[in-house]
Amino acid sequence: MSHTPFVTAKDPDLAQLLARENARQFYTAKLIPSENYASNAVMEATGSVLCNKYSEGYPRKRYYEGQQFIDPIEELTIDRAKALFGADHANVQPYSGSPANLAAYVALIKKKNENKRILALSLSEGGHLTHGHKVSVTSRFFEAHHYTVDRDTHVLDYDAVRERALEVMPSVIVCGATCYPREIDFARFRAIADEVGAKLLADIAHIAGLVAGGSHPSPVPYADVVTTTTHKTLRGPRGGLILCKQKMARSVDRAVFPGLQGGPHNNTIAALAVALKEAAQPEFQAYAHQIVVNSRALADALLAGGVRVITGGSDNHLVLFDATTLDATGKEAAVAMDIAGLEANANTVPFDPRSPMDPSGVRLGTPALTSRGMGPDEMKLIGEWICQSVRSRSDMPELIRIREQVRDLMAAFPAPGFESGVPARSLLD
Ligand code: DSN
Repeated sequence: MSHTPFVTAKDPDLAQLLARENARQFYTAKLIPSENYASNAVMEATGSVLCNKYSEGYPRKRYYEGQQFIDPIEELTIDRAKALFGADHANVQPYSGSPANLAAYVALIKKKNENKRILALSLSEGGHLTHGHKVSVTSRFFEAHHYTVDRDTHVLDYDAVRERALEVMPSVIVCGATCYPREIDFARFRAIADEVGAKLLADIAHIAGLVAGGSHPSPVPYADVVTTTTHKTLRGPRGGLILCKQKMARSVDRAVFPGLQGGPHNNTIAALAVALKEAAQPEFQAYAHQIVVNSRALADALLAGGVRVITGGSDNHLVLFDATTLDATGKEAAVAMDIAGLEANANTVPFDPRSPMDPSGVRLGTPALTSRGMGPDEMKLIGEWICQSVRSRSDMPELIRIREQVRDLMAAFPAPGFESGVPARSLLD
């Protein structure tokens, strides 16, 4: 447990759990599309002395003294975010994606008597809770309406979105998804927003790394405000980021602080600076491109195994398959896969007849495995193992046989963030 020597000395119980989680992450095929492996440099900044500092406010306008180095750290992070995404303004303080979205709504719908209607993709067809789902406060504070994907193709139908926008006449149209395997046409969303006099919010939490790496069109030229998390395809620390046009800068900053948050997490902001520098390197463009190549290969492997893949493939980092075509529910499939070392999550498929707690689908993604240097050959193998493990879900020896093969494969592709050494496989016993 050499990577946590101080925790080991002070708190061996916790250290043991950390060491086992470390090993689990190393020897498991991480297929959750919203997860990744942060580099050692990102994790070092996250765990730095910046944890100790309060700095409510913004650079050069703070409520606490001692900001000699905090201000330039936040400014560096802001400058890198603006440069990477070509944005007029960046706010690097949101604690994560949900607070970033709430701040965006607050910034975009400011006046008391303003139309509070938002229009976004429904959760069960790939949206997000904070896009106005009924259990999210976003539906309490704003009047939420939703569009869906096409019933047959499961792809966004922009004519139908336009019709819905004309019906609802929203103040804000939200585009962006947590479970949509195809490219999003931000220019088309802008045109729809302009036609109904709405502002456009693009939530690129899932695809920020693809946008930064040039493998997905950017919403920055089109959207009034762009929100994202920083730890998914962008491969940074867990955090949030808002990009916007200059005219929205003051409203966004005031919505984040003092509107919704207190002291920024300076450790996370510094770690984001590291991640943004990593994402500006030419290798990151190759990484983003490879994520998409791998996603297509994974979808092809599932199709070859007789599985229904939603929309028939993928243009981004994400693949959604219908587990009922393997005679399992999404949850049964995800549990069997987890035993076999293939980590994913059950998810609704569009217009799912089953409930969100027990849906039909499984959501997969290639960002993490691509960070380990894997390519289409490994995706083919993993696709085959997914089919085998779901089909053999009552056969524990078979699941364990697959799991050992998965662990052998992971050992051959060391992950970022494991520079201090390969964890002992025996920690998983
Ligand atoms: N939890 C994220 C995801 O997995 O997509 C969304 O917030």
